[in-house]
Amino acid sequence: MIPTITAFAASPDRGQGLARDMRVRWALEEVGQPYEVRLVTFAEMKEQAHLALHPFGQIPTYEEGSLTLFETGSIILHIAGNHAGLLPNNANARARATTWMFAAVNTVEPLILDLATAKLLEGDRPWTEERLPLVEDRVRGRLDQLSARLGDAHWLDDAYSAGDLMMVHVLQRLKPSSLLDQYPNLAAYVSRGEARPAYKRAFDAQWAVFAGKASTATSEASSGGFSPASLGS
Ligand code: GTB
Repeated sequence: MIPTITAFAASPDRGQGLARDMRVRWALEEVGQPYEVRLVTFAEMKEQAHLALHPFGQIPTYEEGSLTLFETGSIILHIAGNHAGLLPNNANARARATTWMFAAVNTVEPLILDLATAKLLEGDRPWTEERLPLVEDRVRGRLDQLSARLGDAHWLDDAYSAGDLMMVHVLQRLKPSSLLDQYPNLAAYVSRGEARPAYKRAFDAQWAVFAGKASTATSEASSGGFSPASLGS
């Protein structure tokens, strides 16, 4: 059965792969599962039809027959559990790879999102000058730990897994800042993920949405469909 995912009709990152449908596309490409994409506008995401799929009115969603999922962690765990290629067969290695998935979304991503929020949503507040260095320090602290654990290894636990897919996508959100470049092994780790053929196919697919709909993106943004808050969590 061909699953259908949802993605932004007009992604605020202009097709740079930062929106979270990218991780699901990447996972599906890794396992060789064809998929369909339904593009949704910001307005449609808040309508009842979409809220029935995603209680928080976000993308991505995942529909496969009678199953509907939201939350990229859950979606990717589902894909990885049903196909070879994203989780090791050995039970302990599988549990460790799953641990890295949770670490990515639960322990690393919140600090990075805090930084994005501090800059994009709250950058004009009077307390930003005082707060921003604190937020950056917290991200740096976490990157110090991740960098120490990764060391010279190619992937977080031996072979590439869904844990790496998730962590690479989480770290990519730092690219607009110089923080990632301060950690050469983490920057190389992200590049290694981006060099995977499955990543490239997924990137090209989401880029094509932007490239083919550039004028729609402009009109939606100017019609008030997009606001910085739409960047989501
Ligand atoms: N925890 C959920 C998951 O992992 O699935 C988070 C889903 C989420 O945040 N979705 C965002 C969304 O739908 C899109 S990805 N936002 C709309 C809303 O909440 O109304 C977040 C995102 C958006 C844009 C960029 N960007 O342009 O750089 C980066 C990330």
